[in-house]
Amino acid sequence: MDLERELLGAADRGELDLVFQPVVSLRDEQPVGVEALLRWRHPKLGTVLPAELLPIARAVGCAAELDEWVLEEACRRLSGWSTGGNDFWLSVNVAPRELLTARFPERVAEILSRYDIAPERLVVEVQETWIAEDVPAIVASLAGLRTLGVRAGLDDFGAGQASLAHLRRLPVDMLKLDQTLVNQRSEHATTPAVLDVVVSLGRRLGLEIVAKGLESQDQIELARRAGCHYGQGFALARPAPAERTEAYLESHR
Ligand code: G
Ligand code: G
Ligand code: MN
Ligand code: NA
Repeated sequence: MDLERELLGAADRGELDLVFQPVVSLRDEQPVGVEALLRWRHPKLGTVLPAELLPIARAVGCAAELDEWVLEEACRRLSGWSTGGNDFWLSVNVAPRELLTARFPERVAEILSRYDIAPERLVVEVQETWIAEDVPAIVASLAGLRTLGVRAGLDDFGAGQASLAHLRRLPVDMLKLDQTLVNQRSEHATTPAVLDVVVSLGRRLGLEIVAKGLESQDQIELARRAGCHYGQGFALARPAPAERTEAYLESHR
């Protein structure tokens, strides 16, 4: 099957979809934002997840278009929700290559203004494990977003070797901790001391800290005690389609 060719037409055929996963405050477990996650509803294969979809998108060169589709669709959905206020954020994942396409900050500004969304409500998440050699260009793009008021987050922070070097160079506002920092059962598990040190460092730099992949009450407690501001994970709320996300947000006002 020619998945590559099929992906190129998927958006036009209405097969692309988003699910949203709430991010909650670890103080009161009230939602503070949502992360948009891409799904491909393939007519024969069922749901294709990003782990399979994104490498195909990169191979056929449509990764940037895909991320732009996600940004626009996520903003469209957000603008239709009555979410308790202007602090409520939307985060989208952006591949470094998309960040590097010309005029990325301008295109973000254009979409935000089309849906009348305050730039402060958008968080652009960049996976730190994907950041390779072109750091100066990524720095420039993130700085452009920041000038707009858009926040930038480093995703999977603490998973790669280069975390500290990235932190010194990239203008970011938020750290999304790699799941292995809280998931003590994982084969890459670290001790709570590592989590404590990473969180302390982030807090001293004035960054907002999200613990993700929280799968149990113990992990929620661990993240809270370490000083993470926010949490995300199956134990708090699962990713859900737009309609169910709206209902969830209505019931948590
Ligand atoms: O959605 P899932 O539940 O499978 O996400 C798996 C990974 O895919 C996550 O690490 C996330 O960062 C990435 N991802 C999900 N949606 C998008 C997207 O729209 N664009 C990019 N670049 N990555 C995404
Ligand atoms: O971009 P990021 O890696 O943060 O994307 C979130 C990914 O993590 C998505 O694939 C989402 O489905 C997944 N996810 C969300 N909550 C949990 C969780 O509690 N445990 C695990 N294993 N995955 C999660
Ligand atoms: Mn993410
Ligand atoms: Na990730």
